[in-house]
Amino acid sequence: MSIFQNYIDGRWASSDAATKNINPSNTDDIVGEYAHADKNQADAAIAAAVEASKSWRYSGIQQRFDILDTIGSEILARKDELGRLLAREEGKILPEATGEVVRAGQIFKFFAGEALRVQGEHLKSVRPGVEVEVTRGAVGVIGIITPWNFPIAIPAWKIAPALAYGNTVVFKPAELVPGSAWALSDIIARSGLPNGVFNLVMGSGREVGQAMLDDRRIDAVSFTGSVNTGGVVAASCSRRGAKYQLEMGGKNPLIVLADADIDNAVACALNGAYFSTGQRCTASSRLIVVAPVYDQFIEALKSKVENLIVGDALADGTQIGPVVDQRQLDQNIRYVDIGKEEGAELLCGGELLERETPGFYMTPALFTETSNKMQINREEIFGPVASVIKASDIDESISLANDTEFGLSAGICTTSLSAATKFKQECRAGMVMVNLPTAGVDYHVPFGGMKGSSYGSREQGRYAAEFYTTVKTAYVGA
Ligand code: TXE
Repeated sequence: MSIFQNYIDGRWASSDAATKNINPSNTDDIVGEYAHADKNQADAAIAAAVEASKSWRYSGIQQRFDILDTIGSEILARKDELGRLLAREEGKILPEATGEVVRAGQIFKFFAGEALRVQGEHLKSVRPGVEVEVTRGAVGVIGIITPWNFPIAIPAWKIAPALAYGNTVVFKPAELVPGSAWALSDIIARSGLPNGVFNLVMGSGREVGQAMLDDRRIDAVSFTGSVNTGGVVAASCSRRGAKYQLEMGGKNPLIVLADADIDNAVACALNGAYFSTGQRCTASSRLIVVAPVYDQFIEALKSKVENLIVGDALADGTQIGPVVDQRQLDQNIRYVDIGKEEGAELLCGGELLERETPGFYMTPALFTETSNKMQINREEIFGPVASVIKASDIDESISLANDTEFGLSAGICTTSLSAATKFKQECRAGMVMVNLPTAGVDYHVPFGGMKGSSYGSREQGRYAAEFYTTVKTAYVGA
């Protein structure tokens, strides 16, 4: 089996070490062997990005548009093939995986356009005869560190704006999903970018990731991943004064009020809590339901959850794919045990599941009789596990929703305009949804959270410019 290589300074670079990319739906299936970068390769990638930055930061906006547009077009043209690869390496079901690939293509197209729309300001000075210009320029070299749960969309929404605004990139994807990252890098490598502008280093977080965080030549780091690693990124970057942006966990609430359309509320809960095997930072893990509709909601949701088809991500009809790996599966089952020990009632699921092929399968779990103080309602589980919490009214529901250290996404199901308005105003989350699942966002508007979920400026849409550009104020005398 040939080894997929790292991409450094415009060349595919061989490594001594490689990791096997394993299909979580069938652990006998090896997706490929991917080179494992070491510190020296990280160093070479950073050096190349520094050198390339000297000219790329002054590159023309038409050139940037053309390159990003070309990348977006190839991703979209190959959506089925790339979707299969993503489903095979991460375990997301095929329609979701293909949807994610399409999203990545759309993001490159969007930022192709944004490259043309970089704005500045021209003002009069308070001093006679002086003019003031405020312009946005590239930050420099961007370190991009991504998680395994969106193997192509998250890299896309960091790499595309980085390049659009004239930065160079050192990209380190998650160890579990190098396949989509490599395929994306291969497309980028053939797009006409000058050597060194984009570099791929597939390697471990502790070695390659940490080397990037500690390297003074990297001007800014964009990270998505766990709260713990986010803390490491923050400490390392602030120690040396680098700019950084963090997207981390969630413990997202979905409130169901008495006047809700219950069928829609159940559909929102089912989608938000379980689709993508619950492995979304925007997943609804806390379902806050008011007393008058509590029993009706639970009964309807339970029957839907029990009927979800869990299986091979590539098989027709599968609704819930496997968990990404053994470690995450163990973590999910441990939280199910913790919930039971805490006194929550496990209404259904939460068990290991055997399928035709060896894989990381479990039945989606639904807890009732839970309180917001329980560990299962405080910590991000990141699997197909959701809890129902009973509330008396909208005030208590919003207070429970806000009683968390996270604040990424939050939803409400109601037919009352005033309830929806109150929720939108009072809920402390970066993204609020009315009669929609907490997961599922657009690419042309800001993405990000409050409190412990995020740090720094928002990602995506025009707001990405805040992170990927730096502002210069010029004073011009007569
Ligand atoms: O995350 P990590 P993991 C949560 C989820 C999951 C847990 C662990 O609960 O169970 O995190 O997942 C790189 N310096 N989320 O281990 O470790 C690492 O190589 C620099 C939630 O995958 O945070 C990878 O590329 N980089 C989250 C990236 O950081 C380091 C999505 C993320 O890995 C590093 C994913 C270091 N010292 C996981 N250590 C969400 N909410 O979206 C690791 N990395």
